[in-house]
Amino acid sequence: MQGQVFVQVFSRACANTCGFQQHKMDSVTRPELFDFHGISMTHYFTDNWENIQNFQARSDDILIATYPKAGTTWISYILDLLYFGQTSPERQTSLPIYNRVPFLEIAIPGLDSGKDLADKLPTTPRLIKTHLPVQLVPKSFWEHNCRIVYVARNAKDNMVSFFHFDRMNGVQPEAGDWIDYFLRFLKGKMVFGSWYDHVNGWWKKKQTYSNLHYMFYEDLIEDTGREIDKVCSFLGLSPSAEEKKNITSQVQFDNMKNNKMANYSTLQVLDFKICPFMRKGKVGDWKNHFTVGQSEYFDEDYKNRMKDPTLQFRTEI
Ligand code: PPS
Repeated sequence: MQGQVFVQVFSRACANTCGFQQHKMDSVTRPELFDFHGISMTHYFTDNWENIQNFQARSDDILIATYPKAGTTWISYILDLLYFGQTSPERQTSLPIYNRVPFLEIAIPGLDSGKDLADKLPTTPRLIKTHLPVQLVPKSFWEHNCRIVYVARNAKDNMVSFFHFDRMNGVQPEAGDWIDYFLRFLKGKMVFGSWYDHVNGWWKKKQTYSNLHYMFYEDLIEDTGREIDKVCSFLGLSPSAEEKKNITSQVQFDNMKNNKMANYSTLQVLDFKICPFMRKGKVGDWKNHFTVGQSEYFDEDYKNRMKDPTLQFRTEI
């Protein structure tokens, strides 16, 4: 029954070891997309809207902003290790990344909302994740001039990653066939809207808001250490060479994939039998999905829509 797949969700996150509350969630269904302030959304991200918009940021909060599947978990883990890897080593074995870095706008029945988790974060700074397009970010972040780290990923790989995520995530709309998904992505009928609007909107914001560090997934793949240096410089952090080496190693794909606190295997809403969350972690996997015709069609459309020559993506490295 398309769109009506019932998923009994029990968050079983390491109940004995991690201090993460074990919740029995209500039955949740795959949601429908609807238009919300001009953006395609599902109710799991709009049900708590008033509270989200009234979220009280603090001036030392760090917002991690991304279009879904652009490398959010990767940069979240990097920042968590940079800030708390030394001082709170127990976090590494006890708290899943989605609890260390709450997802502000998520509201799934039976689980703490992202907003409540963010309010309750005991850390300084608080690391907070959002997929919101720039125009929907709660105003308090701007009022407090919070630092924001945005990660963008080339559209082709982003689309492929999102497709597999939607296949395995019981609280996302059905992915359907690849060809339909491909067309839907081009139309921007995705949760959190159009990739094109998202990456361009945040890029434009960077021109006027200096506390925004705009990164690329492909750069992180190419040279993780170099990108960690850049983000440290933006955040005013100076880890020792040894600390940096440790972090760079811990955040390599295979290490994160094997780390239960980073790989989302503790979240039962995701069906790892269909696909793991940490799937491939590569640049260029789109070539295994796009036909030649799809790639040509995509490239033509892309040229017409990505008019800003200062924003360039790499689809291979
Ligand atoms: S989400 O659901 O929006 O928070 O997903 P997000 O974390 O943004 O994106 C998931 C994709 O990022 C890949 N990933 C990594 N790639 C390389 N190295 C590391 N360490 C890493 N961590 C996460 C992850 O595998 C997903 O991409 P795909 O292409 O699907 O593998």
